[in-house]
Amino acid sequence: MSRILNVGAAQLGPIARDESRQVVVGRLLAMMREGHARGCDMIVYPELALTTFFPRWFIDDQDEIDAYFERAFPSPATQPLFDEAKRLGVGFHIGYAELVVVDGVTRRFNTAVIVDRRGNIALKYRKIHLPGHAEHEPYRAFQHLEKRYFEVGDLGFPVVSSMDGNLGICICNDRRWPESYRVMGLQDVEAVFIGYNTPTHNPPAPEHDHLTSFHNHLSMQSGAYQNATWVIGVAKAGREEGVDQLGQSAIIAPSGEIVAMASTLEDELIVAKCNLDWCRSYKETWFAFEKHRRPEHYGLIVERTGARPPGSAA
Ligand code: ING
Repeated sequence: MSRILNVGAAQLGPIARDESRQVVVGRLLAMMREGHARGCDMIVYPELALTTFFPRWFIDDQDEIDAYFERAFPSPATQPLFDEAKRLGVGFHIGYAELVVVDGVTRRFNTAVIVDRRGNIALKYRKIHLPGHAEHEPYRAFQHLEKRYFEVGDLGFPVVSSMDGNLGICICNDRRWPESYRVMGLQDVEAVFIGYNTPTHNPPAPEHDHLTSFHNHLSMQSGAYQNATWVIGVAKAGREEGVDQLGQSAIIAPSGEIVAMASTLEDELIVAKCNLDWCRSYKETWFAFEKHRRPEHYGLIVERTGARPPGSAA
C-alpha cells in the first residue's frame, strides 16, 4: 500500500501593511477548507504568512517591528487555524515571525512549523540562511533587512516522522543552498516544505531579475532530485506594498519534475497526490547515499565558509 500525502500548496497573494491577522487568517482558512474539500491531508502556507513582508522597510521603532511578530503560537489570532485543522483532520505548514524570551533575553526568528492532523506542532524550524543586509541601504528601491530583524536559526535542519512520512522544512533563501537539502537528505527526508517571499528585482544584481523564476525552480528541482525528496515551494506572491514578488508556487517530485504549479499571483491552491514511496527508487539507486557518497573528500564543505582561490593564504 503506497504512502500517499495529498498536498495543497496554498499560495498567498499580497498582504497589505495594515491587513489584520484576523483578515489574513480568514484567507488561510478559506484555502484550508478548499484543500480539505479537494482531498488534501496537508496544507502548505508561505513564509511569514500572517503579515506583509516587513523586512522590505527600515523601521527603527522596535515596538513597530515587534508588532509583526507572534509572541505565542498558536496565538488568539491563529488559534482558529489549529481548531479548523483539527476539525477537518488536516495538517498544515506555516511560516511566521517568532518572538520568544529565553532567560530574560528577547530572541527573534523567521520561523515555520508543521502542525499534524491532531493540531500538535510536530516540527519547528528557524531560518538559517538570512539574505539581504543589516543596515539601511537607501540606494535600494526597497530594503531586505532580514539580517537586522532576525537571528540565525538555532535548530539546525531537523526532519520529523509525521503524517506517515519523513518531513522537513526550510525557508526561502535556504532553498538556494544545497547544504539545506543535503542535511535533511541525510535524515531520509521525503517531503520538504518551503515558503518564500521573493522579490522579482534584486537591487544589488538587477542583471539577474529576468531569471528570478528560473532560479527559483532550478534550486528547488535540484534539491528534490539530488536528495530524492518531494519539495513543495509556496509563494507569497504579487505586488505587495509596491514590491513585485514571484509566484509560481510548485509541487516537485523526487524526479525533479514539477507536477503542479500556480498560474496566478493571488491566493491560489494547487494540489497534488504525493506518493512518498516514489522517493525510494532514487534513494536506492542514484542517491543511495550509503553506497555512493565519499564524505572523506567533502571536508571543505564544513571547514571553510568563504571561497578561497588556489594558492591563497589561509
Ligand atoms: N527572499 C529572497 C530569496 O532568496 C531575495 C532573497 C531578496 C531575493 C531580495 C531577491 C531579492 O528568495 C527571502 N525572503 O529569502
